[in-house]
Amino acid sequence: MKRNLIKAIHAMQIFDSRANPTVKVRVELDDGTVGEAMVPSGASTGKFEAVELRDDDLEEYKGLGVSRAVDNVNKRIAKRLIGENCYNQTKIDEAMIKLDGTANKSKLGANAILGTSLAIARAAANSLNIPLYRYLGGINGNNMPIPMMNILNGGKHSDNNLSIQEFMIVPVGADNFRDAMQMCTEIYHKLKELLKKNGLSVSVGDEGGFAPNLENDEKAIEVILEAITKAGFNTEREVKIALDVASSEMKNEAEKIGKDGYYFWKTDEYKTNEEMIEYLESLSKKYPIFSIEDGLAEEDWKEWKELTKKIGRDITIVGDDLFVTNTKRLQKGIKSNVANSILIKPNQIGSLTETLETIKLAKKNNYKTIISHRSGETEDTFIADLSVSVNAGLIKMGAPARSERVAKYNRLLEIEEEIGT
Ligand code: 2PG
Ligand code: MG
Repeated sequence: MKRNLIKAIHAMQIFDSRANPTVKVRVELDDGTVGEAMVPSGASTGKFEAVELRDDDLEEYKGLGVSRAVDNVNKRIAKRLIGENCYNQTKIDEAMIKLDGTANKSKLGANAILGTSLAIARAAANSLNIPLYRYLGGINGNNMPIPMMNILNGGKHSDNNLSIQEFMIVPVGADNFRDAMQMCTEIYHKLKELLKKNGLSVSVGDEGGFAPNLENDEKAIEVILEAITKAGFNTEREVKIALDVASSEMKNEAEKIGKDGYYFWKTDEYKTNEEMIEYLESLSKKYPIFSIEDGLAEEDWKEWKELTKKIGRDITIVGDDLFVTNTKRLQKGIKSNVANSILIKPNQIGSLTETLETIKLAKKNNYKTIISHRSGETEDTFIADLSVSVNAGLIKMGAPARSERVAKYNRLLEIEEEIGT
């Protein structure tokens, strides 16, 4: 029987897809097995996320260096965890949470803790010679997720004139993951063709989706619908639209101009809270919409409840900034009938154990779970395995372009080859 004690933990500063520093952690076990993980980073981050520890030294990397987080892994975390059994993930994560001692991981950094947490899980899977999804999910983790692909970028992820952050396609009618990839990539190419034909830019935003200037946000939905149809799919049963409004950003922009509602800052349009609910409701009626994420801001619980009541029976209402992968916030949502789905981002909460607990709570209460990347990503494919292991059902990882996204889609293709459809 292998004991697999942690022998060494080493972190270093690497870079994410936006040329910003981030943390990579390498864990070595006493039998020589190695596990590694890299931490992603958001742009439209929620106020209630665990703290990503940055150096804040404006002379370097615009203050975004992670040498303090790296140092925390190499010294304090390593000292505490060396000698622990790598299979005790819960105990290990609890030990790091205790060592940090704050409610939001601000002392050691959620980036330091998560990087270590994920690297240890990888090392454990490697030591058993089984794939990561199998280690995390056992024989129960077998469902390939449906991808939600962001093929048109706006908001804080691009410099175009769209204030809604993500326009996604969801191949709800795909028979398997491979088919889903074929459908989505064909639509992606068709969209490129259409934009070009109309003299629009086909350069891409942070998540690999196109970022053209359009008349307004609805035009983005319409051009995608055209691409879906022209690619030969129907928008009733085969491919639907998903939006991430990321409206906490609109709330922040409204605050800047001294208002309380939502400010579509790129097109200079303002909506009151009530108007925003009406707008989302009208979008959901007018277009074949599968889901709306963060249609309302992270503190507008009352409005969220109202929106859920209005359209929650028909479409998937996703809380991202609202829930921040946090069981306490999700619990509050469940109690007050807010949303019916949760976006799961491991770095919002900062450890694997807590991520799994949040997924468990969501499932128990019939909230759909969507495993998600961040806009600043790395080549790490952990979330692909995670999505299968917990039978998440849905995953969002950006466009099928830019290697930090494609690596994850390719990982899912591999997994499907192994486990079957
Ligand atoms: C989101 C994410 C990922 P960011 O809002 O859902 O698409 O963006 O990582 O910038 O928070
Ligand atoms: Mg979001």
